[in-house]
Amino acid sequence: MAAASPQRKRRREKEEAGDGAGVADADADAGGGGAFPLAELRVCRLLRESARDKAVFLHGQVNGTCGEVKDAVVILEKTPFQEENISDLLKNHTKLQLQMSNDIYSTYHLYPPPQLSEIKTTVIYPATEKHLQKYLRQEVHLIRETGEDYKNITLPFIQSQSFSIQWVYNILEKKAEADRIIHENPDPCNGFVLIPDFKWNQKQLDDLYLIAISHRREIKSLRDLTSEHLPLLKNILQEGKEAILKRFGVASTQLRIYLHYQPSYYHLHVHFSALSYDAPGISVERAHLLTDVIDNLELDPQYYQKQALTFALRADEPLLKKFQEAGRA
Ligand code: M7G
Repeated sequence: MAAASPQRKRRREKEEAGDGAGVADADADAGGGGAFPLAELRVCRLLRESARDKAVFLHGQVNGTCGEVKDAVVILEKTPFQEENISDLLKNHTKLQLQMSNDIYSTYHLYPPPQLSEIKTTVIYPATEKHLQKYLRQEVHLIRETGEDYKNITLPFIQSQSFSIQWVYNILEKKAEADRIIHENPDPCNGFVLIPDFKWNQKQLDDLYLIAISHRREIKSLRDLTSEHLPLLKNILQEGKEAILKRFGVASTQLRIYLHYQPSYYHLHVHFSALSYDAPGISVERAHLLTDVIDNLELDPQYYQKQALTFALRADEPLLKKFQEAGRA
C-alpha cells in the first residue's frame, strides 16, 4: 500500500485516458477502436475464477460492425486498497450492514461509494482460440525440454504458430502506450523499453509490475540467448532497477526480475514485479531470475542451447500433443 504523489496522480489520469491496441481498459479509448461495448457482451462461459486474486475470466461474444459474432476475453478484478482512500471509505460508505455479532466479534458488509469500488477490467477483443485457452483453467503437465527437444519439437511448433505480437511492436514503435513508457534505451541492439505491465493499474505499489521489451526483434525467448546478448541483459537489469527506483521509489532488493519460459509472446521481454507480490507466473517451473540467466551465460555462452528446461503445459495445448507424439511426454 502506498500513498500516491501528486505527480503519480497526474500521470495516472493521463494513463487512464488511453491504452494499447487490441487490449484496452474498457472505459478508456481502446487505442483507435473506441471503448469496448461491455454492456453488449453475451457471456458464454466462465473460463476461470480465483477467490484468492478476486478475479473472474470470462469468455463472451459481441456483434462486430458487420453483425458477425466475435469472441472476447474479459477479466474483472477487484483492485488492492489505496492508503489515501481508506478514511474516505470509512466515512463515506453508502451502507454498513451487520452480518453477525458474537461477543467482541462482528462482521459487516460495507458498501463503498462508486468512486472507491472500481473493478479493473481488461478486454482482449477480438480474442483468438489461443487467448481463450490461455485463460481457461486446465490440468497442467510438466515437460522437461532438452536442447534437442527444443530444436526438433518446440522451435518448429513456435514457427508454425501465429500468436500476434503486434502489441509489442506498437510499444516499440510508440504507436500504443507511448505516454506510459517509464524508461527507454533506444540502442537498436542493446536497448529496450520499460513499461508498466497491463496487469498493473499503477495505483499502488504492492502489485508493482513492469516489463522490459527488447528493441531487437529476433530473440524469441530464453532459448535464443547466448553470451552475445549479455550487454542487452545487463542494460535491462541495471537501467530497469534504476528507473524503477527513480520513478516509484522501490529499491532493487524489493524487486523480482525474471524471464518466463515458455513465454506467451515470443519476443524477448523481462518481468519486473514487487517481491512481496505473488504475481501469476512466478512458479519455479516458469520464472528464471535475470541475474541467474546472466551468470549462466557468463559460465557458458551456449548454456541455454544445451540445458534442459522444465515448464508446465496445459492439457489441451498443442505443444503438449507434439511432445506426446514424439514420445517425450
Ligand atoms: P509472457 O511471459 O509472454 O506471458 O509475458 P504471460 O502473459 O503468460 O505472463 C507477457 C507480459 O506482457 C505479461 O506479463 C502480460 O501481462 C503483458 N502484456 C500483454 N499484453 C497483451 C500487454 C499489452 O498490450 N500492454 C502491456 N503493457 N503489457 C502487456
